[in-house]
Amino acid sequence: MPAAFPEVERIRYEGPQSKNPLAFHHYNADEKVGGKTMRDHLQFSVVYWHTFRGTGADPFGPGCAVRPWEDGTDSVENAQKRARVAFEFMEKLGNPFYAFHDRDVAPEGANLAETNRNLDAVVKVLKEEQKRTGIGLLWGTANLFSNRRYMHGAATSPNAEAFAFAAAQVKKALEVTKELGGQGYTFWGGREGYQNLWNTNMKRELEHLARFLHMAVDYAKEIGFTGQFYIEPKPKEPTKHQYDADAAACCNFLREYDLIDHLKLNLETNHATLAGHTIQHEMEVAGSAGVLGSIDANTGDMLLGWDTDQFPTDIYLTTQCMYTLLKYGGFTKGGVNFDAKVRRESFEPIDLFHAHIGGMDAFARGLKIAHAMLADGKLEELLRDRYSSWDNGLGKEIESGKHGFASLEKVMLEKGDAAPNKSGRQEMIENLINTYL
Ligand code: XLS
Ligand code: NI
Ligand code: NI
Repeated sequence: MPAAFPEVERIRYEGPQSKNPLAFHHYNADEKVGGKTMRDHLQFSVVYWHTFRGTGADPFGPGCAVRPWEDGTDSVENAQKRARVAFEFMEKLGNPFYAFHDRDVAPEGANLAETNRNLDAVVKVLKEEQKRTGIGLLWGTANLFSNRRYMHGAATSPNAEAFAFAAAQVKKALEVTKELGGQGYTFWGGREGYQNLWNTNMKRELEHLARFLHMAVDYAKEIGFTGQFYIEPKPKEPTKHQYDADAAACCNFLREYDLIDHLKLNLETNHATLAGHTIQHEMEVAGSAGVLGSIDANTGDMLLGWDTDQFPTDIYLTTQCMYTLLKYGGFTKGGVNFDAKVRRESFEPIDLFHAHIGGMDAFARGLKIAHAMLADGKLEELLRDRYSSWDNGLGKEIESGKHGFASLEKVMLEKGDAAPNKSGRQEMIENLINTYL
């Protein structure tokens, strides 16, 4: 097969001074930051759906991306060829992982059996290519939202057979993920939500979703799949309200249905902003609950209210992500997964390289800055100081459960008023952060 990107060599690290746009300026895979290579800190992953299936179509016009390896047929043969192209791209880029939905890699057939055969035929190629290149699967997932059978949802559909079909689909996707040595498996709640409460039995739908996830956990155990399960919060789109609205809603759901020990969160920047939060907030919520698993790295646009899935280039944003990640101990099985797509106007194959190089460099800088902040320790010191009233005396007694309202009233009646507050020093802290950038 002729090369799909003949003009591109393996992307190399050339340092911050290089003017070569097809080189890394900050991401140097083997360089150690705090005793661990950048490769292992960041675990970069390329997504199949945007990068190899995205066409640039939008509600106002069809796709216009130039992809010479596409023959326009959606055949299994084209899917196999595309898989080889994907690996040529990733080998040249140098990302250690990728992620896909079952339907990204292989076309649906006339029925479930044929669909599964199509998938197997492409998985064979993926397996060969993984072996050839050493690139691994960060996580697999099933597309439970594109086919019309899922118009009302999958696990939360009012149609029990849609639920059953989804179960069969996830069963197969888990087997395939296991076969490819996947480090994880993600549930993003496609159409698991509602457009209208008048026609929705929310309690029943949530119970069904929990049952579905328990079935997945059970089946993983049955086949010996030891990858990490994730759920990926998103507040809206395609439905008006997605059940997995944000990190806090997901934690509550997982706890309520006894799933918290089996799933962690895969947090996406643009989903966080759609929820009215920041990714730093979402990572903090997950980190403090012990369920910070993986991130879908992208960014939205302040002026557009949907999931624009742009490549992240903002160093302040990547610093926030990496700071929070390092604070909670880094990834185990997760990674920085670029759930991002090139703009419709960036229609040439080479734009896929520019996009990923920029995202990887932005995260590499975020990593170095976050590491420097933690090594310096000034911010932690300020934080410790802010809460120092809890380290001894009355604060310590309250934290260790020695007080109730009556005893605290007694203390305050004696003192008359609380000790004066200290300044929060927000502006000073923001200035401090800028000194590391
Ligand atoms: C959609 C989600 C999706 C998941 C994988 O908004 O981000 O791409 O990451 O199903
Ligand atoms: Ni995502
Ligand atoms: Ni998204």
